[in-house]
Amino acid sequence: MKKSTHNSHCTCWNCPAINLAGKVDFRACGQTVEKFGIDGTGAQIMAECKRRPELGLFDPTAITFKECAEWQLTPCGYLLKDMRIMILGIDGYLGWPLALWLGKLGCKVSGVDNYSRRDWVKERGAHTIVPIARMTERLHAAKEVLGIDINFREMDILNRNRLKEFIDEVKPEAIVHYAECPSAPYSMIDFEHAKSVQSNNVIGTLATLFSIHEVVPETSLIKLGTMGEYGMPLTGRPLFEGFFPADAVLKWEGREWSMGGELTPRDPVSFYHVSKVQDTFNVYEACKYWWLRSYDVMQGVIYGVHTDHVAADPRLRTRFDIDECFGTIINRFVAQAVIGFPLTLYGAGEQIRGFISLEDAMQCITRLIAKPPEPGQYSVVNQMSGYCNLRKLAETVAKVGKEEFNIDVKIQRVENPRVESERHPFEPIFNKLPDEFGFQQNENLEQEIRKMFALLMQPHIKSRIEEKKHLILPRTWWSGVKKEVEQIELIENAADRDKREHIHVASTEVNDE
Ligand code: USQ
Repeated sequence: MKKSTHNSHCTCWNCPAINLAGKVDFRACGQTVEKFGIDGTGAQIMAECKRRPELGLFDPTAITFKECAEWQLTPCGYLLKDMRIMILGIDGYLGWPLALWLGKLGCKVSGVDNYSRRDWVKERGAHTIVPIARMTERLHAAKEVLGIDINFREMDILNRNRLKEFIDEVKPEAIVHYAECPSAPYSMIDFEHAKSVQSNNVIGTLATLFSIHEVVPETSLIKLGTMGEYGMPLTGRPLFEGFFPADAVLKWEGREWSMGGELTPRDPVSFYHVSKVQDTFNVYEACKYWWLRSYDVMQGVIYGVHTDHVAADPRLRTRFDIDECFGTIINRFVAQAVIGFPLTLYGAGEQIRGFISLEDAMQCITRLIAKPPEPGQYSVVNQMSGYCNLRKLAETVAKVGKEEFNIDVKIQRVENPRVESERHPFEPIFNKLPDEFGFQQNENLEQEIRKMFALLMQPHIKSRIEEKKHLILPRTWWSGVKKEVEQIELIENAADRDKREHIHVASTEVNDE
């Protein structure tokens, strides 16, 4: 199968434009598969198409996406013509580029946001170092520059009546849920912050689930989770995609059980990550009780600044945070390098994480939207394009800084304010996106780092980094202490170090190509 057509064989059974005739809840009706003969002999499941009612009732497995006139080929697979997609959290780092990305693919994009990300960052005294426009200006520029109409509604998804009304009005065929607070350190500041992160995330997701159930049960929910839900099992057990594989076995006191199909253990690493674990269970249960369809996306650490669409006009740029709460590591490192601040490596720096660029994340989400889950299906995908230890990352940033921009980058190891393993095994499994959804990494780490440098070196952005330089060193300790971390070691000539260690590291830990 060609990767671009990863969904050509899907049928109306996957399609959100389908009504299962009579809306029979097959699990609740108490009838078994044998009785209904789902294998084809006397199958009773019938469907009707909301887009093509003239077809009447038909077998939902009869028409493939390739054969259906409503599904049209795009670079990310077949997509429903004018597919209605709602993005919760459309004003954020990921939500805004996704809106433009999907709009350019011909989707009808709608979205909600209450601007809380802007407020949280402001509350910390920080700002996005890449300036971003107000939403009205963004919407105007999207229309003017890219020809995209976005149906935006300012709203808090915890206001369930408003959310439900908007969903009812738009009737989205897919919903991407990005409307969560993404910061581990922010959730560890104090009780009030832990509470606000958990209630925003957990109750927001619950409001979304109930609204989908009541208004658009056929839609697919693409929910953003995190690789951090799994933690770092010190046994070295692989981090499977949500569930144990069929041949996993539990042995205990001379007896054995199959673990196949069971959710794998979760071991979150902050109160923020705990909120994502709670979401996982809520989404999983909703799919089970109400036959909702969802992909839960365990995303690695995101980085980057570029998609062709956000780069098309300064008013279309997405935010780029570098403070301890809202900046992720690679983004922070590049900003630090640009102003000559030694890169802040926490603790030993041997922690390993999965990573994915902004642009690759957009591709993954689009491919998931294009191949909706079946009714009742809850699936987990681990979304990353590679993994690497943090020291190697810092050295890669130093190397690109030196070779391409002639910046002498230093690295500093500082006390680690977090409670996390600093040396640990790490074997993430991330096969589904490439194998089942046709995902192909578009740009490697170094190329994207180069693009970040090029943008961040612009004088107006560099001065915005300088302005907030005092917010770079972390002061939020998991222990509750509030104090700036101390330097443990200063590493000079970091770019040369990358050359010396490259072969060794590349063959053992780096898997970014
Ligand atoms: N770290 C440093 N130096 C820094 C910042 C971070 O060494 O200046 C270390 C941290 O101790 C941690 C790793 O880098 O070991 C990643 O930290 P991060 O702040 O880049 O990312 P994290 O807190 O893990 O959270 C981010 C996103 C979150 C997402 C998560 C994916 O903010 O929304 O869930 O990445 S994952 O890490 O795979 O759980």
